[in-house]
Amino acid sequence: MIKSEICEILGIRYPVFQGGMAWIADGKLAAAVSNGGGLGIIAAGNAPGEYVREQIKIAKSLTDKPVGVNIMLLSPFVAEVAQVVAEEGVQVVTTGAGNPSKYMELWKNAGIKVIPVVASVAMAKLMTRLGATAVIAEGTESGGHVGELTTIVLVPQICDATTLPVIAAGGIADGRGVAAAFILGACGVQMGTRFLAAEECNIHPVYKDKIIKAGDLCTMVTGKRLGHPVRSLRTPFSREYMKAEYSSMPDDELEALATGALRRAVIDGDNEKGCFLAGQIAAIVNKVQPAAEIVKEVMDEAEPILLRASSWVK
Ligand code: TUI
Repeated sequence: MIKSEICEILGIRYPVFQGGMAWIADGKLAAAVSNGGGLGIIAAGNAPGEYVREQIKIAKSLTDKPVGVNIMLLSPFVAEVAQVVAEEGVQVVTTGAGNPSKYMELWKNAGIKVIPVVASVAMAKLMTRLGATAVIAEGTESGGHVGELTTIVLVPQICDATTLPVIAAGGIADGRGVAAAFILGACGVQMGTRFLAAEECNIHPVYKDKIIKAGDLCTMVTGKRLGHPVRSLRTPFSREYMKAEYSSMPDDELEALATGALRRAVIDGDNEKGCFLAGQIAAIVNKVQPAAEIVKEVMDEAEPILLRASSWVK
């Protein structure tokens, strides 16, 4: 059995976080992951504070294990959501898509363990200074908002830059990825795309089917022109968006093209106009199964791989 320091710090059985996917990771999915021994994380995304409060209550009604909330720092509701998590006393807050410095004191005073996603060495150092509990080093293989560096390049550098525990994310969806993350110096992993195929994940069946069927070259990154690159499945929408990005279309029209696109994927399963966020590793996700089974399966797979690697040491 693999136990690492993050299990002790958070009181969880397996060092596996479920990524806080906007529009997708609700209280039900988070509770299922936490009940399976990982850390389930509710995504605040672009939702208002009251939605987040409701999801925290749902999760708490379904599990007595620790649950986290991911705060997407580009959200128009970020200030009120920051307050809601402090009031509701969640155990963990993760952050994405920016710099959470101005909320750190609020959350720490509420007894919350703060675990930001960092996409650079400078951000890892800053978060260490400001009293984060751990950091998530997320490579550009991931789905959704992406940084520049790959997981294999980012994780060791973040490990060198901080004394905090490092959770690896981006491109991890099975035991091989978990083992690789540990060898790079991480003490835990975060997976998003693999949990899109969880039974408890309430996305449109078309979305789940697309993940299961995705191949190696199935994703692309759009949104660089407006400064927020996002990885999603190649669809008519993403190709059209990419074309628009390289055209003379004004920024506000480009922005309007993307508005509501994630909702159209998650709720409507709209292949033409939806934006199906997914990581590159969707290619190896090929079955739907309970979230708890995913958590256990990836850790069970990692064990013999790590043992085999250590058996080569003479
Ligand atoms: O945040 C994510 N994934 C996301 S957020 C999202 S919603 C969205 N909507 C519109 C535009 C952009 C996003 C969909 N997927 N992952 C965590 C993550 N955080 N990846 C990269 C980062 C990151 C990037 C820059 C973290 C810190 C950072 O710092 C910038 C700075 O201020 O120096």
